[in-house]
Amino acid sequence: ASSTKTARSAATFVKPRQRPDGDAVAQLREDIRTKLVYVLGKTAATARDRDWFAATALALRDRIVDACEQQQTGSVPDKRVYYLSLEFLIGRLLSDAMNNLGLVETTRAALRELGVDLAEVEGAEPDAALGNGGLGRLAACFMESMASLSIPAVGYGIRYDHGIFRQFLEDGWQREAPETWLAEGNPWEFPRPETTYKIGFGGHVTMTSQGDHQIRRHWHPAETVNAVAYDIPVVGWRGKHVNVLRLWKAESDAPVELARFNAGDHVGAVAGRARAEAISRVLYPSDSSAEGQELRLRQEFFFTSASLQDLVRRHVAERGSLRSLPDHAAIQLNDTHPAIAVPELMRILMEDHEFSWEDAWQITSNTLHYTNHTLLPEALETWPVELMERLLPRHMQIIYLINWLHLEEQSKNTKGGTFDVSAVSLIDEAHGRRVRMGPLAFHGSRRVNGVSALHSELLKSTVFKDLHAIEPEKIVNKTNGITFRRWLHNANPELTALAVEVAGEGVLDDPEGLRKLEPFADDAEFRTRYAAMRKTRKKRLAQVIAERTGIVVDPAALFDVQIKRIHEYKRQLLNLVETVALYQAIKQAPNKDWTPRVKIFAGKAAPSYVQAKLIIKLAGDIARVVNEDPEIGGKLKVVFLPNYSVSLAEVIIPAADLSEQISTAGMEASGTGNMKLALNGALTVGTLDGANIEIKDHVGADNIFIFGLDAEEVLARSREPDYAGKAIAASPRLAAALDAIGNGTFSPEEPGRFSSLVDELRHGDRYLTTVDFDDYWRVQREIDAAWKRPAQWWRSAILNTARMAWFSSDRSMREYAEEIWRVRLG
Ligand code: B1N
Ligand code: IMP
Repeated sequence: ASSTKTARSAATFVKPRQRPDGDAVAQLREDIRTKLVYVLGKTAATARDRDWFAATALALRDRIVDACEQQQTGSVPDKRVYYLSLEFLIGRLLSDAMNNLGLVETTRAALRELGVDLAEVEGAEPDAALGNGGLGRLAACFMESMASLSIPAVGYGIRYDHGIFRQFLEDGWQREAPETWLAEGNPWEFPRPETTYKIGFGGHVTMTSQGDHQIRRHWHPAETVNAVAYDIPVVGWRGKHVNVLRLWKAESDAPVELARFNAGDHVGAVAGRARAEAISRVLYPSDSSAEGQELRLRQEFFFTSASLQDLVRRHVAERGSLRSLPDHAAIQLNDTHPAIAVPELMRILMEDHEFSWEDAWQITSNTLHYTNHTLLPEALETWPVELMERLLPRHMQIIYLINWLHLEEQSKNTKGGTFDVSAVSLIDEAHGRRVRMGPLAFHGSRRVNGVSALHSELLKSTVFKDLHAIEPEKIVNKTNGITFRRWLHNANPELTALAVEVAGEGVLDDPEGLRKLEPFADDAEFRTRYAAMRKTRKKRLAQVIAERTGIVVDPAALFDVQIKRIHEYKRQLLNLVETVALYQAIKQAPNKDWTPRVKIFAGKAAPSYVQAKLIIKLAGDIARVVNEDPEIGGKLKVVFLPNYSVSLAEVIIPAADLSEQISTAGMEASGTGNMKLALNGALTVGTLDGANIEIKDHVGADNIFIFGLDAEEVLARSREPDYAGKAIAASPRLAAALDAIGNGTFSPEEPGRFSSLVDELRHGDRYLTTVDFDDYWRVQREIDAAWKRPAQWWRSAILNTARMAWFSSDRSMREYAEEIWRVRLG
């Protein structure tokens, strides 16, 4: 095949199915105008971009509802998936909706006729940032893929008033400001006040004898809060199927206390309301660490109970008896945040529907499924028994009984032998009596999955070793994926145009078509065009960098990006120490033929995570010194882009040449940023961790840069005494870089600023940064050399794009549907 015959430039590329039809444009234009005038009460003269956005969203929402209506005239689906997640990081929805409805060009033309630029309107949409990072974004990709595969599904979560905080830098330090995505309303959502459930907290449990040796227990909560439904429609590819994301808002069920109000106690009269409404006020900004606060447990129970009540009501309305729940509903618990579903579903079945314990257990444990997303001990949720007894007394009783029966069964199975109760018990007795939510979710679920091949194997050999031995069929692997509609088609129209040109329109429906790019990796002209695509994107990113940081970078340099939450296990510090070593090396030999690099960092630190915030400050301090050093010139630039978000990711990812995936092996469950970057043709520098291993298997070992210890070697090395001291002693380069950071080279105004970071590396180094340093340095210099061989570099980049199809979240969702949920695709 030759790339010349169908040459169509990306700039003029219009997806044929989206070529605007005159009637459709006129109709949409009038609909947008009507929304602007009659719903928003604005005129073309007074409308701001934000108003045009709302009007456009409302007009498109009508079209989504129409697609939905057609679906509703059909019969009840045989089986539904319920995806329970405390986070949905959906970002902006306008481009998703336009693209999936095939209306991008129609909308562009309609707005143009109104004198409005689509890009400006898209830019006026706030990100729905109801998540921290990978776990929440995964839930959003899965929702989009389920709609695209016509899997009947409902996503359940919380409608937080404030999503993940807005990050800004003050003298290089991270500061947090509240995020206010709802400040001007949300045109995508349908409030459903008629769909409201009561959620109880506290109180006591009564027992009544049924005569037949049966004792019925009944929970009498001391406090109830209303959960009010808000629905966001999720439209799939080509508008064939629509699902809903149902988010719960907490409202007080107590009216303003009139007596107190009339007595002049205006604040006291609304105090109860404030306490109730706090539940959906703000997303906890912690990623991969457990939140111990009571409010967090209230959030978890609030949305889990509302969701279960809702799906139980739907099932009863459609099918009558709940006995058939497992046949018609598959509930997926996104990590342990909704693990309280195990006792709550038991309670609903026994208390509200009078099932026996045995029947309730049979239904519960055949309906629930649990995804584990982390092995980090600090992220494994446990709740103090004392807190559970106070907040959820009935659930605590149910957990005790589940545990008692579970341990009884184990002792029977061991037939007189002994077994380690503490290894499988749902209650941790060693740290002041706590409920272990992971084992609870494991025991109460039909299937448990990890999110990459390595991670699933580690689940079997570490955290769930003993539970796995009891039920060896339960753990399965479901490697994560990403939706190509957002992360390729919408984020990178130039690359999409190249793919369509080579592989045909079908590649938009089936990413396996990307394979057809493979032979073009050896076509010099195609490589030039692929590199030109990247250059366009890098210029755009350079512009954003200049606007937001004032730093000028050269789009011809290698763009090296590490964009993700700031966390010690992700090892931004390894990258920064290498940056310092490189800076020192350039200073020693400024005339050497260095490969010009721009190191780009972005990501948020949890507000209470002191070391992570110090790492951000270090990046800024290194940037200041390096970027202003005349001897360095353009050879090295360091940038920290503030307020990483889904929208910013969409700008950075297509512009990346190198993707940093350098976590300590065994610690990153999967990663999904790694997939987005490789799909867009960035070459990965990474450890054999999480999904990196599978990315290597797909793209080929020649097209990825692997370094460092693997997971087994990490475990072995961690047991050796003073591994950090030995590594530093063996590496003068590492020692010099650490000295510079520790002695104030980058913080002369406060020389000891980073001593805690450096001391930790020298004396603890839990994440083996020092141990992996030399090999990281070696591979980075290999990358420098590779950049100087553009034919090979771009060949590898094209092969990355061509071979990443398997990482589509459509593939993940098909696997869940067939092997976990046993649900038919539409
Ligand atoms: O989930 C992602 C994975 O790709 C990442 O490797 C993994 O780190 C991430 C508590 C978490 N694991 N655990 C969390 C988030 C919030 C919270 O409060 C834990 N996030 C992950 C998708 O599988
Ligand atoms: P990873 O940790 O590199 O795998 O990143 C996972 C994904 O989560 C990224 O590709 C982003 O889509 C998203 N993400 C990570 N951190 C943030 C954040 O701070 N704000 C918004 N999205 C984030």
